[in-house]
Amino acid sequence: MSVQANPSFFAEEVPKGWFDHAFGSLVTSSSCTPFTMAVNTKSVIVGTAGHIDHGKSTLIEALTGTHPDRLEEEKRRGITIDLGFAFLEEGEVRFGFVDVPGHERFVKNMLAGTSGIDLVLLVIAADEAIKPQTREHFDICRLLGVKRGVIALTKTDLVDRDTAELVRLEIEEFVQGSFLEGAPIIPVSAKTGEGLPALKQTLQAAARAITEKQTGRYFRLPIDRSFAVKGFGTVVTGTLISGQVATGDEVELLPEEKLLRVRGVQTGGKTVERAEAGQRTAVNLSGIEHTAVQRGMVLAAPGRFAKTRRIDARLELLKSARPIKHRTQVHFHAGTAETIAEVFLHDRAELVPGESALVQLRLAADVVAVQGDRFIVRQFSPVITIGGGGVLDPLARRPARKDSGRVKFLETLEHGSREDILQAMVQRNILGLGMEEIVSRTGWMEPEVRATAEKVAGAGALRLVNAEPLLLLSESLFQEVSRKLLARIEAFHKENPLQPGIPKEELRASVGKRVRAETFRTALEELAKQNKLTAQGELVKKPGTEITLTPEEARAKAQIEHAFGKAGLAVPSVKEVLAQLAIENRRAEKILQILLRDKQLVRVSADLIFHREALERLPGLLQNYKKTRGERIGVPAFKELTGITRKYAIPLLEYLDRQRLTRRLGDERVIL
Ligand SMILES: Nc1nc2c(ncn2[C@@H]2O[C@H](COP(=O)(O)OP(=O)(O)OP(=O)(O)O)[C@@H](O)[C@H]2O)c(=O)[nH]1
Ligand SMILES: [Mg+2]
Repeated sequence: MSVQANPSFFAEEVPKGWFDHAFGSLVTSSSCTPFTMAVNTKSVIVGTAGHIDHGKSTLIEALTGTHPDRLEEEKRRGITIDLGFAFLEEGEVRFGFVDVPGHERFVKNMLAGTSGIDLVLLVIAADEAIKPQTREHFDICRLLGVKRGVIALTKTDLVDRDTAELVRLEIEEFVQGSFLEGAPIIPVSAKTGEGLPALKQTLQAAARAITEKQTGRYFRLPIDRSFAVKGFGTVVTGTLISGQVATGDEVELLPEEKLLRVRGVQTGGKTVERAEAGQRTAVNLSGIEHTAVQRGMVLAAPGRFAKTRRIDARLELLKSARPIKHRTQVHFHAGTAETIAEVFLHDRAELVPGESALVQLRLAADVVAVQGDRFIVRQFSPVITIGGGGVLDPLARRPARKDSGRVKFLETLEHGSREDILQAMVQRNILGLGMEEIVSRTGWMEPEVRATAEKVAGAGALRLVNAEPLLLLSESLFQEVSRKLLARIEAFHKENPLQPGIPKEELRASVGKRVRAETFRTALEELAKQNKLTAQGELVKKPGTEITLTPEEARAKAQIEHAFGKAGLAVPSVKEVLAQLAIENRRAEKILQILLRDKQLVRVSADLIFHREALERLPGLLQNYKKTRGERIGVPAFKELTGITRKYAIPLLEYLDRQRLTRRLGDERVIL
């Protein structure tokens, strides 16, 4: 079904309330035609933050006309419990507001709404000033790396001018040294309307300053809600943090690793062909029940992201927190996901308040993360925010005491250039890294990976083992593989002087599973080019290695060949021939193998070996027979033709069948 062709998508057919639920109430039936964004329109996501009852939801309603509280219970209790959404178009900016609850019990909902916002609207009531969740929300925004914000000093109608001024000074001091230092503080009253135009203007100015959007990266949408819309099925919503999504796209639901099809897309309550990073987005999905999708899951470009349970990260502990010991359990929040994590300290026994450390977070459930993603940790009990940080290695190894390189590796991931990071990642991986593994760790685009790979490989530290599909390996590991191969070939020749070379499979097995097939192949090719080995079919040998026989062996070889040669088609048994030689049986067997390999002798059946020349006469004989006596030949006629007994005739005929010189037909053969 084409979503665009159906004007009722998500509107009239939707039971009243669904829509507010899904997209905010800007949606009207007329908004369901496909919406093309004006060229200069910019999407900006604003998240509220602040203590309970300080007027966040009221302010959003005053700004947008939409009251973001949508649950029955929220209306009854007069507090926000879960995330609410509203939209506003002002000039060239389309604001998507995410309204969060201030209640301390619902901070986890606030966390799900705050990841991905461009701008925080920190709401502080003039009559109460800074309260616990003002601090907690502010800490969370800072730890999540929110870069900009506007502060609304609300409920100014409840205080006199001097009090408002005092609170302003208090706020200025509070945000000093943070991302909000110098941020505009706008006094407003939702009751009298004072300050609202100024607040809108300030939001617009802040929006204009936002430039970085992750539109060009791979699609990723952390899901904050999933529900069903009658006639359309499953709809999920979230803040699109990177890339784009369009109707018809195939997407992957993570960590489920399920491929799904996009039936339709809406942003800001309007049906669009495509949604981009930085927009509140609703995606109509086919192929899944809405109950199978939950907050915390991620909709993503297929195959680009990976789930994980082990993350190496930089963790910052708030000054207000208690010290964290090795293996402390915490609540972990990233994107819209939350789970429990155990903290492994990499370089100390204890993390003290106000400091940061390199840690591993061992997660109780799968999440999706890439380098640079921010996260929050909260104390296990009582649940309060104690810190947060940035992901360094989303697919980390299990902590090990003997892993002395880890800290340096993580520091490179943290501070290094792209080239440094790629090099460090590849060098830490004994198997090397392929494109998918690099992309899912870093979130880089394929061309970026390729360009970086070429640069680093050019500098000599990494080996581009294969260009397509890409495989990178540390140059020193590659050299080690080459050395091992040469050593193995050398040893093989020593141990098997009568063998022409080592079979490729055996050589491959000798370097073990720690070498990928591509690495093995490239190393062989390179060594062959350098003339350090020769590969002939399935055999690899040192160049110039010829089998040298002792005079005794050479004599034996001639004897064997002679024995079979003079016998014609009535060959002696192998045992008999070998028994007559002056050398021991094991060496005689090897010489026989050489003759077979060189095709001087041919094995026709398990115990019959013929000289090449005797067999070469057969096709001629058969063709002659065909000309004079017809294409069919029975066993007696064959015996007569060749002058041999049944003991040789049957295996020889079977051999001729295999060679496709004859074809069996009942008791006879057809000469081909
Ligand atoms: N006098 C006055 N009252 C206000 C103003 N803004 C909000 N209120 C009242 O303050 C109360 C709380 O407002 P909300 O908007 O629900 O506060 P909130 O910050 O969203 O609260 P939570 O979402 O529960 O954290 C409501 O009764 C509002 O009517 C204002 O500017 N002046
Ligand atoms: Mg509210």
